[in-house]
Amino acid sequence: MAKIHLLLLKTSEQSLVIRGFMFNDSKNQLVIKENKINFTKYYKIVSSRTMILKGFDELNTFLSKSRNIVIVGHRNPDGDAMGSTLGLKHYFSKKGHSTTVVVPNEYPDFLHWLPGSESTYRFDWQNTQSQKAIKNSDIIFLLDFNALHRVGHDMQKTLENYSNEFAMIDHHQQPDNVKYMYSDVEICSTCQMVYQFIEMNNDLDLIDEDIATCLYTGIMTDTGSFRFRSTTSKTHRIIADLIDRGAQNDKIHNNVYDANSYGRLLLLGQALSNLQIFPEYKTAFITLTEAEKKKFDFQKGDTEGVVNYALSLKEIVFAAIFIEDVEQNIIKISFRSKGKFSVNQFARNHFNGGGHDNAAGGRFEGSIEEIIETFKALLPKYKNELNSSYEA
Ligand SMILES: [Mn+2]
Repeated sequence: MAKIHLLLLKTSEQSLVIRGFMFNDSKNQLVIKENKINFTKYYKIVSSRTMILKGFDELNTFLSKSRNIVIVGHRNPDGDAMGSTLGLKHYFSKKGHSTTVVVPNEYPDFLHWLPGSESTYRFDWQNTQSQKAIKNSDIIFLLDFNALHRVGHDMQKTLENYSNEFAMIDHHQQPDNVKYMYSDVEICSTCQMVYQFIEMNNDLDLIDEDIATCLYTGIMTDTGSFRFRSTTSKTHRIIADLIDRGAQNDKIHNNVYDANSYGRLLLLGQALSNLQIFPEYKTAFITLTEAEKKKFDFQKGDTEGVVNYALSLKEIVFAAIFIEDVEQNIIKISFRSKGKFSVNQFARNHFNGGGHDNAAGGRFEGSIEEIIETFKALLPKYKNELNSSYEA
C-alpha cells in the first residue's frame, strides 16, 4: 500500500472531516476513506499535500537487477527536464544499469554543458537511435511531465506502443496514471524529487559532482534562483547538500544565466518595447512575432524567462507572453502569476494548456492580433480574482 495523504474537507465548531486517498497497488485503484475527528483545540493547517507514491517497493524489486533504462523528458526541455533526466541517468549508471536519456527535441545552448549531455539522444534528430533505445529498454522513466502528449506527436505515438512499464517522477498537476509513480505538485522541481527519490533509496552517498551539478541546475531554474513560493527550507537544505557533494554554484549560475548572445539581449529589448499593461486587471503581456525573432537571430531558449519581466512590474500579478511560431503554425503562450490566481486553471480553461498554479503554458491557433483580442476579452471575467490574488 502506498503512502496516505490527507486533505481537509469540512470543518465545524468541534469536528473536522478528513479524507485520505491512496492507491491500492494490487488492484490499481484509488481508495478513498473518510474519518470524522472531534477536537477540543484548534490547529491552523498551514499546508495540505497532494503526493502520490505508487508501486515504489515493486519498482525497487524490479531495479534490483541490472536493467536497460530509458529516461525521457518533455518537449522543449528546460533546465529541470535536462537536470533531472541526466541526474537520474548518472545515479542509475552508478547502480549498475545501462541508461539512455532521450529528449523529444533540441534544448537551449545554455544547458549543453551539463555533464552527460553529449550522450543524450534527440528523438526528432536521432530517430533511429532513439527508437532502438526505447525498443530495447526494460522500463521508461518519464521525468518532469504529467501526460504523454507533452513529448510531442511523433514521440507520443512511439511511447503509446511501448510494451513495458512506465515510471513517472513529476511535479505537474493531474498526472496520467502509470504503473510506478512519484508525483508531488508541491515540490518546486523534478530535480528536488530525484534527490528525494535517491534519498528514499538510502543512496545519498552515491551523489557525486555530476549528479549534484545536474540536480542543482534544475532546482535553480525551476525556482527562479530559489525565489518562487515553491522554494522551501527543505529546498535550501538539499541545495546545501548538493554544494557539499560537489555542485559549484557560481559556475552553474554563470553557465546558465550569463551566456546571453548579443542577439538575445536585442530580442529582449524588442520584447520589452512590445509590453502592454492593464492596471485595472493587474495584468501585463508581451508579444513577439516571427519577424521580430528572425530580425534578432532567434535561437532556442532565447525567450526563456522573458515573461518574468512582465511579472516583475510593481502591482502586476498576472503576466503572459505570446510568441508566434510559424513552424508549428501556433502562438506559444507562457503565463505567470503572483499569489492565488491559478494560471494552470486559466491555461486549461482557455488555451489548451496547463502547468503549475503560478507558472503554466498554452497554445493558440490564430494570429498575434487574434490572441490579443481573445486574451483582453477574458480579463473582465477575472477582475475580482486578479485584484485579490496577492497582497504585498
Ligand atoms: Mn519542472
